[in-house]
Amino acid sequence: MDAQLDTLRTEALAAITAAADETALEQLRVRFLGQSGTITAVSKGMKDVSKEDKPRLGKLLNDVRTAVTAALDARKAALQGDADAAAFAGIDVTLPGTASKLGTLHPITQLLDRTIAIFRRMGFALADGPDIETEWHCFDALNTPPDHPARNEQDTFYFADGRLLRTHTSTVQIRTMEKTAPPIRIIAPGAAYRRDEIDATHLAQFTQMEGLYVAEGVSVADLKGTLEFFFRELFGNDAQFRFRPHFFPFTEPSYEVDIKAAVLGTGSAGGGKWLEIAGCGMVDPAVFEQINTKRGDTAFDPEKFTGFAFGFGLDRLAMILSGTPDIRYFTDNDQRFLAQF
Ligand code: 2NM
Repeated sequence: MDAQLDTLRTEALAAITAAADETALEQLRVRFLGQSGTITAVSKGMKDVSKEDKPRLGKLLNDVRTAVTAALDARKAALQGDADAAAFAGIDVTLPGTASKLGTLHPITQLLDRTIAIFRRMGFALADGPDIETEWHCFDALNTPPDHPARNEQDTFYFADGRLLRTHTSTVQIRTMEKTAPPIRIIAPGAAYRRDEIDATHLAQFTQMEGLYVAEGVSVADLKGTLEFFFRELFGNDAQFRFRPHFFPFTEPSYEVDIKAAVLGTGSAGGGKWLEIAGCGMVDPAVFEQINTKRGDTAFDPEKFTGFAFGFGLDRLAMILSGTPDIRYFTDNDQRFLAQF
């Protein structure tokens, strides 16, 4: 039995050294140490060995099992080392890595942040509301009658339950006035929606910035001063303004704001021309009455409070400021465009 064990050890160690891969190695482990393996078989035969031979043979068997186990472990480590070395062959780990480019905030987001910062300096707080709105918040509260073209199914996205995607963020001003008594000074930026043919100047979803200031004694002078300050921050101190009388259902008087500024160029190609950039006006007392009725009080007493409101499109403003000729560039997700901001 001594000789049998010696042969077994020699045979096993030779086979393990010769094992070409981990699969072969696993087969050898099963062959020698597995449940029906040769070493296991010898150890089962130990019960028939005579009493005086048992200690010596037992120790020898143990030595063989330990040696084979160690050889299996060593060979496995060597094979894994070879595999790692092969994987690294041809890779120079001292070469500099490939730098991944850092992204930037979307141009509309950058303008949004600037816009919020400017209005914050004038004491305007940020207000928010849902994109899916009731007809009341979007139209009725804003003195926009049922036969107004903005309420047409051709112009607005309606849901089956009568709700709709807001066509402006004035809904946020309405919701703020429902909850809060004057004085109110807020801006409401966010997505607005319309059923439009998409082209170079129209998207079905655009980004609006609206503002509202309600207090005692608020006048058209405050409105003009606020908007002129804001747009001078964006377009430069030389900017000239024109408040052109206009009509909105929710303000009276109402204006559209035109701007002319050196940054917009002086040449014949678009430069030196008046550009329309915003709409605004003094909140119509009819809006305050709607709010009072809804609140069930007279918090917005039109005899006591006046307010101004304004709105403009951030997409259009971003186009003017950056000279972007097509609004669709903002949603195309093209790196060649976005990397310029
Ligand atoms: C504009 C132009 C003029 C406006 C009015 C109101 C409210 F809720 F106070 F009546 N919110 N926003 C308004 C007024 C918006 O956007 C071109």
